[in-house]
Amino acid sequence: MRTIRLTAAQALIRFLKQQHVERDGRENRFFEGIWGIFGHGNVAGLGQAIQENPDFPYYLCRNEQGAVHIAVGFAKTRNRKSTFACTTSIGPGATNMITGAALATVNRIPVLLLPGDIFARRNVAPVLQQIESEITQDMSANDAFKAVSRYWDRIYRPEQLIAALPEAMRVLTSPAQTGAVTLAMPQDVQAEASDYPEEMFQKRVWRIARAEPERELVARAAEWIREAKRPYIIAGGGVLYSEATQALARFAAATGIPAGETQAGKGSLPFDHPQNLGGTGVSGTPGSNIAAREADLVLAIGTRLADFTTASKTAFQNPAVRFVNINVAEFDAFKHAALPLVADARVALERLTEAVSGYRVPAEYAREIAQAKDRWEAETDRIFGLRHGPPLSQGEVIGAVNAASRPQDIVVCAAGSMPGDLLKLWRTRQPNGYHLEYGYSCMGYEIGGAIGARMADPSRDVWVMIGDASFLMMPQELTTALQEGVKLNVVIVDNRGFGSIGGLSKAVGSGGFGTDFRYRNQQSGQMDGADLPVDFVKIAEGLGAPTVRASTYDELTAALERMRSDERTSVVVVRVDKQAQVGNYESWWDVPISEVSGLASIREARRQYEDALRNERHYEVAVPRKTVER
Ligand SMILES: Cc1ncc(C[n+]2csc(CCOP(=O)(O)OP(=O)(O)O)c2C)c(N)n1
Ligand SMILES: [Mg+2]
Repeated sequence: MRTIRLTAAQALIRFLKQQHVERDGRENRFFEGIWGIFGHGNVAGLGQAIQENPDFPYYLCRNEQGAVHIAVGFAKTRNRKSTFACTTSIGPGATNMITGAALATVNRIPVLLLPGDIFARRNVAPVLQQIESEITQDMSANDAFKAVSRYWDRIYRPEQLIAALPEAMRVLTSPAQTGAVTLAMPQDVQAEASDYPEEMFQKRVWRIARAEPERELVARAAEWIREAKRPYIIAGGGVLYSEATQALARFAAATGIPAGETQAGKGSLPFDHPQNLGGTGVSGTPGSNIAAREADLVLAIGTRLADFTTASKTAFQNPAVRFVNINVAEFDAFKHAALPLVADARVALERLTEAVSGYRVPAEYAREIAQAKDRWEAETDRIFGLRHGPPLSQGEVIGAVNAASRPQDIVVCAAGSMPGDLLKLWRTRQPNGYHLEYGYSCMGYEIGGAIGARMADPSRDVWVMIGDASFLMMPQELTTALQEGVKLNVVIVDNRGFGSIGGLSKAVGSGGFGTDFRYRNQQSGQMDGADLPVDFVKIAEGLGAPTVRASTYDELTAALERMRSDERTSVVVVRVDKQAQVGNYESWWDVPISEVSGLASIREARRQYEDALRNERHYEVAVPRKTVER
């Protein structure tokens, strides 16, 4: 065996450079480089290895969590076919990535995390930032990544990489398994040399398979569709990741079956596709939610069927409803006692399109869908056309950004009240033009995620829509965007606090308690004093981005127009009226309310809550008669 003597860190980087993926005959390298922040736990080991591999670019972020957001935004935009690695020191640098790891895993987005770790050698323990344990020496802060990673390993000996790295790649490139992969890298091991087999550093191509659905089950699913009077599609993120958007558009057009979209799946169909009813579930459109409620067959494609999609298991009220789930992950395919098509979305849709050929939804249903669609477009126009305030309403801000963006552009958002409004209102024209991190709905994802999205496709402008509280949580990656010359158009929507949770607090009878950005009032002892004087223009400018304030609709549209032509990252801060919210349409979300309280408002909210709870159904056991058992 021919070997080559390298440190563990050098072997790791050399291996990563050789990994490629292939799908549909197209091949690309899997890792575009590595993000991170150096500390004593990685500077001498991984840092040295990165330095001697200038063809594996190193990017400096401002917070390790931001690095993971950037990698996720990138991989999501690339439909999971390439990503970044992330390196950190030991201790706080490492644990800063835990939120990012969870975010990647819940959204099923591949990222490789390389936290530094305490000495394998142990003799100098406890080292700076080491958490000691009295019950074992086989534990470090990095064990906390286990719960949020799809694969986790600690490299105690340099030669363990030979076995660990292919496992890491298998998981990262598996459409069903992918998420955060964590390889904890003890500080001493990174610098230790070993004789690695040369084969380890040959080019390796990981094929992303398009799994075929079982033929018999396709036939049965087709039978179910043919029997259906009111079938309904839920398009999830899997449609985009599989690049099945055209297959879905053909299937929907051929059958007339309408589709609702989840946060990850929005953009699966262009907004004006005749069968696209828009968002589904808690933040869905009325047409979509009524179709879901009455559906006798739900075709759930590439979705986890999370509570925002199922309206906390109240979305489907037809007693005869049954589910056909298309999913690469068996785990998701079996949800809701569905007929499980464990398969790639594109292939499964092509097979189903053939199998149901000649089927059309009943004419009456088709008319209802067309009317609902028209009504929704009119409602969107109304919301976009409100000339509220100033302060403006959030809906018209979304309208202005939508109008300023080009069809190929990307909108990025993650948490707050905007995701729900965007799901309802944003008119997505091209696949991946709608980029919501709503699996973890992590405040602070936006700027990092947007950097990744823009790096993944510099031909698309990226519009970042970010709430004031989300911005305050992680504004610092703006500097990273400037450092890399990555152009973002950032819209900070300032409603002085938590519009979303404030609204929720009011809806659950708590009157918005603790959700405004206000001084503590010395008289009341509560945070109900005057507005805090946070100046978002100064913050963004201080981080290096040209920034303007817009108060009126005309100022906003002028600012957006200028942003478009600016080659740098720039920011507009727009004040909106927290009370002028977009409504909810035909849906519900389970947020439990105190069973006992001295407040009449809570007792009333609880009474309404108990009424609503009665609509929750156990789809997982309410087996619709003819389901398929394994
Ligand atoms: C990291 C994190 N912490 C807390 C939450 C809970 N949360 C969801 S929305 C929200 C408020 C967001 O405020 P802002 O960004 O200003 O948006 P707005 O609700 O005002 O639209 C909070 C605290 C979260 N999603 N993520
Ligand atoms: Mg806010």
